[in-house]
Amino acid sequence: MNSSNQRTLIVGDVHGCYDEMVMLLKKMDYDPLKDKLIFVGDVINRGPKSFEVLKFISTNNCQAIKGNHEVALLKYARSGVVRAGSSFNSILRSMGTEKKDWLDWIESWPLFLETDEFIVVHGGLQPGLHPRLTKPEILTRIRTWDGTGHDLNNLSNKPWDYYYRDKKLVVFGHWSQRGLVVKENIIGLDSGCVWGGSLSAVELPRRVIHQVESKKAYRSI
Ligand SMILES: [Mn+2]
Repeated sequence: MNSSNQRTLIVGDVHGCYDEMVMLLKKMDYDPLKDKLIFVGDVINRGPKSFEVLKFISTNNCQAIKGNHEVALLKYARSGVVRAGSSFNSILRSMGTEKKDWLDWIESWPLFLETDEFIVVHGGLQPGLHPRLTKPEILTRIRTWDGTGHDLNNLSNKPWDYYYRDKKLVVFGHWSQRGLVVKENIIGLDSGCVWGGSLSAVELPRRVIHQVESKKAYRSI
């Protein structure tokens, strides 16, 4: 295989929308033997089929990074912190006696991926700081930047990417209300599938966006 022909497919926030994920992969003609497949985090919770998504990721030679919902699941499973409206209990029940292995595996997911061509991170980057030096909470949750990292979601502040001036492409998710974002050096992929929007992916290096409509709104805002 000529590696220069290899596609990298990066998929936005699946949130348990397994059916739409399968439709999107089919639409992209995904070939596990040729394509590199990456999930931008928040593959679980809110939607109907989180465990099916986890099973798919675990058996298809692809890679996921942690989103805030994976971090929250791990926290919940280990400390019993209740999160209203989450499907964590049913996800953990689905894991059955292999729960520890599933959780250890999710724990092993990185908080970001970096190649020569791109960075993948769930929320975004702290301005001026390499992601390996950045707090996990910021990487998984940032939407806006307040200059300190205390308030990561304040619409009176500018989006984190306003401050991002590097050439390297950053692909992120986490911000469904902002929707699909395509700029020279950033691509935001959360187009709100679980809320009745669409599931989006970017195909690199061509930078083609692929989308499927959500079958229904699994949650209402
Ligand atoms: Mn998120």
